[in-house]
Amino acid sequence: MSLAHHTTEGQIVAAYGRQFNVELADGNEIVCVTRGKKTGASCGDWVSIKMTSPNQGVIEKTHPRTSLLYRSDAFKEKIIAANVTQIVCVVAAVPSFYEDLVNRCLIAAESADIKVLILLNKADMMAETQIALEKLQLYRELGYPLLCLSAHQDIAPLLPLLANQTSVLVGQSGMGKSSIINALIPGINLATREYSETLDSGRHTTTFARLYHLGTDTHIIDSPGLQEFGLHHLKPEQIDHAFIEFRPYLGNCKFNNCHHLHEPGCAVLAAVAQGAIHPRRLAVYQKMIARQV
Ligand SMILES: Nc1nc2c(ncn2[C@@H]2O[C@H](COP(=O)(O)OP(=O)(O)OP(=O)(O)O)[C@@H](O)[C@H]2O)c(=O)[nH]1
Ligand SMILES: [Mg+2]
Ligand SMILES: [Zn+2]
Repeated sequence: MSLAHHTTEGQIVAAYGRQFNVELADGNEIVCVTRGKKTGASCGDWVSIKMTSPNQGVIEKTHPRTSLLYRSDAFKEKIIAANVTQIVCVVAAVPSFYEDLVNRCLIAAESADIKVLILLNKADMMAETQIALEKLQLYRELGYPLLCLSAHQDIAPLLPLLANQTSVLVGQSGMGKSSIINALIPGINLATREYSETLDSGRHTTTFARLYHLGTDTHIIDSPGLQEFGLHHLKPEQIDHAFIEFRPYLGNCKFNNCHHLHEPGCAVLAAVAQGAIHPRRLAVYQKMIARQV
């Protein structure tokens, strides 16, 4: 049988633009490309490949996904990872994190129906971390799990939360995503860098998404730092539902196309006035919806 006719199955464990590393059932990795320009394939995808040489192949087909995390601006969409069961939104007090990005991470998770964990790293920087924790209290009150730890000192508290999940680490550059992988997999030695140095060089330290196995059913994906988390693909009603504390009030507004900006008889605005919805979340919502409608 010639190689060209041999089709096999595998999972994309690394995505570098148009090139992919696909892991086969025997654990071997081969380098693959896709046919045509538009790939649509990403880290975590299960694929059928046609071997073109003993260690190279072409991706023929991407199998249906159980989940898809992506971001988008007005021009294009960019897949972050496929088939993940959990998003770990990594933040740190230093350098300071954008709360907007945390909110967008939560919204992306809700709308893709993926569970989410907020991880506050660099807890060894105690004074700064305390302030960051206060900022994040709001999200804990909404029901999102929040874990505070130091990847440099002790990663153990994260282990039970990763068990039997395929998690993807998402966050700004410099928050310590790759440092978390380094702590989880001793000896792996991924490149990490001071944020000031990344700023100077004008690029992120991690440049492509990569999946690592922590156990038979436990996997984790490191991804490049995000500057923006565009959600142009979400419709206004999807955004409404992604703000979980809005849900009890949706459908109770006077106008059924209410955007909860300043419409009379708005149930969401009434809930804010009564203290049931935090004004900071309303502000995030309104900023987001103003761009969409
Ligand atoms: N003090 C302290 N510093 C940490 C900790 N974890 C990571 N760092 C430092 O934070 C900096 C950034 O870490 P990285 O792991 O490269 O961050 P990243 O999120 O992977 O960044 P990108 O790959 O650019 O997205 C490095 O200088 C790390 O040494 C921690 O627990 N405590
Ligand atoms: Mg990194
Ligand atoms: Zn309303």
